[in-house]
Amino acid sequence: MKISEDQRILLFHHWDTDGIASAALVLRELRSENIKTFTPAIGNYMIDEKDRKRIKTIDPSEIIIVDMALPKDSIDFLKKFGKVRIFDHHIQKKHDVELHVNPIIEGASPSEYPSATWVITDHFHRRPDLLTLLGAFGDREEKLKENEAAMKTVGEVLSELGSEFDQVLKCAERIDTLYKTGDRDRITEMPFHLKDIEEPIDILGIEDLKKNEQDLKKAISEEVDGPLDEIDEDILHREMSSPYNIISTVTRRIAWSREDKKVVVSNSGFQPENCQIYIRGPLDNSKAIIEDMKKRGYSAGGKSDVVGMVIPEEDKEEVLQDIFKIL
Ligand SMILES: [Mn+2]
Repeated sequence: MKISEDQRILLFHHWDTDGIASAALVLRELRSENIKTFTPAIGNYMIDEKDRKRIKTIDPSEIIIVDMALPKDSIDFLKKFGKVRIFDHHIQKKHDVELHVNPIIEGASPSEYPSATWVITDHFHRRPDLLTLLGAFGDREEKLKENEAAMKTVGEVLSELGSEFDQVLKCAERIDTLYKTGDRDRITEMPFHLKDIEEPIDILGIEDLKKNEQDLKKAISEEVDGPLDEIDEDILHREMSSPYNIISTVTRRIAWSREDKKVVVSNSGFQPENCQIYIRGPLDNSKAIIEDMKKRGYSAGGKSDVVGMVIPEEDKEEVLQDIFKIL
């Protein structure tokens, strides 16, 4: 990349495996030694006041954003410091910046670019390697197998590595333990570590990731086996205070064995002032719930059978009672 060595670079990346592997790929393209990796507060798809202060302290002269579709006002904030370059595969508007590489918004199909690592590998004419695969395995998991074109590349890289699909998937899962344990410092360290890694075994040997995996497994099964409040015949509620970002897995597991019930899970332990809420089951009004929560100013999203949201802790009781009513 044409960025001179004396620049102070802010490398802004998503907290998941694709974001971390994308940042590692970009590090391989940079000559500068003065690079600060940065991920926003986990769950924040924008730059909030606290993060703005942090970035002001870093005072970068060039900004590179990977695997994250930031809103315009966050981009405008970054543009005040220097040139902004973006490499991404999310649906978003094209930003007026130095470079915005996103084949999806140019009309390419998401199956051609299953991850940001794919976009970056392609842009820099790199030979696809473990890092390229990691991003796609992290974002698509088992579903990647349905993508014929991508699987051709996957097959080639796997055979070069002497590895298998499940081994690389395991690597992606291990890296994703970092945002599930909320370890933001380790997330921003990891691209520097991955930059020099070529084989899956080098990732599977990282001790703290192994420990994270065990801790998360234990925490998830404890939460899944914990007490359930029966709100009525159809609705079950599980109240958690877990320091881990495991609510989506916990909700899915609880709902699996109770297919006829609507399962509501809340967790007040992951972020100090916020409560996460997940709903899963035979929902007939998930869209209406999401719209309602957005109207209240909360961050909410989901699909036909699942809804997720983050709300201020102080609103929890009121929101839960309303959800039970709407369901
Ligand atoms: Mn991604």
